[in-house]
Amino acid sequence: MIDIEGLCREMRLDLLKTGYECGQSAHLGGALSMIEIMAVLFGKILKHDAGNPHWYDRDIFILSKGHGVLGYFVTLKAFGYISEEKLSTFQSNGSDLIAHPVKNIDLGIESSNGSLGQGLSFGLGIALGMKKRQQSRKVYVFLGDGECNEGSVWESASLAAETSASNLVAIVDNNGFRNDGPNGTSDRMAKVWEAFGWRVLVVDGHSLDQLSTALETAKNATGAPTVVIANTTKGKGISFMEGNNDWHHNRITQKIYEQALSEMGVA
Ligand SMILES: Cc1ncc(C[n+]2csc(CCOP(=O)(O)OP(=O)(O)O)c2C)c(N)n1
Repeated sequence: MIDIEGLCREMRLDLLKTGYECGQSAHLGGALSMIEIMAVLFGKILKHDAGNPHWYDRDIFILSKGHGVLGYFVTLKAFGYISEEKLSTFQSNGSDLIAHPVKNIDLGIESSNGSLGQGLSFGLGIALGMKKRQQSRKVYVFLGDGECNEGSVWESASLAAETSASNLVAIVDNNGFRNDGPNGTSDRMAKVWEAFGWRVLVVDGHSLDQLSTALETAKNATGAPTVVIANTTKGKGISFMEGNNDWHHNRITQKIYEQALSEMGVA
């Protein structure tokens, strides 16, 4: 059995190390809020094989909030797609691992993202293709609550309900912030998705049990598409980053790195 809790800790430590060692600002708060969701998704839900990333029957994961890429890269390392050495090239010249995902299936990256609001329509297209071929595969699209202010999200949400794309699962990292402050829509997120005809599951996005149950339900759903609204804390795990949007995009200095490590019980 996979130790998901242990993996979450490893992923957070990798995220801080990579953010510090790149020597530049990176999107940190919205990457830290993703960790438990990503660990449960890759550890328990997704059909995937790091040894064979092109496996035809795999599920597809799309990080629509592409700026959360550090949360994605540490997941790819934790699940064997990329090495520690590769991760250490983050945001350096010539690296495959830049500030947003660039499609590279060898590395487990299924789509290029960064311009918010595009992942759900991309995922819906793939899901409808799978449906037409009567495949049992699923598409999981990971969005931010700020990203849900993009009108294009709702164009695809509407079409997904109309086409009964039950093989499409959206996950909203509902941390209550966007880049420039609090996000006014996060408290009525569930109602909006419901109004668009989706099955809505609301969970604590840091509870491994609640995430497992909801994502398992979403995986087995029929009829309508499902959205898991995961209520999270931006900057989760590091006290001075939690709920502090200065850490949306910022640089980890040596002093900050040492403070963060000491909070995590690393000398
Ligand atoms: C189309 C588009 N507009 C603006 C941006 C700049 N931008 C980057 S992150 C961000 C905020 C996104 O908020 P949210 O989705 O809630 O992300 P989180 O708070 O989880 O990091 C914005 C507006 C972008 N990447 N794409």
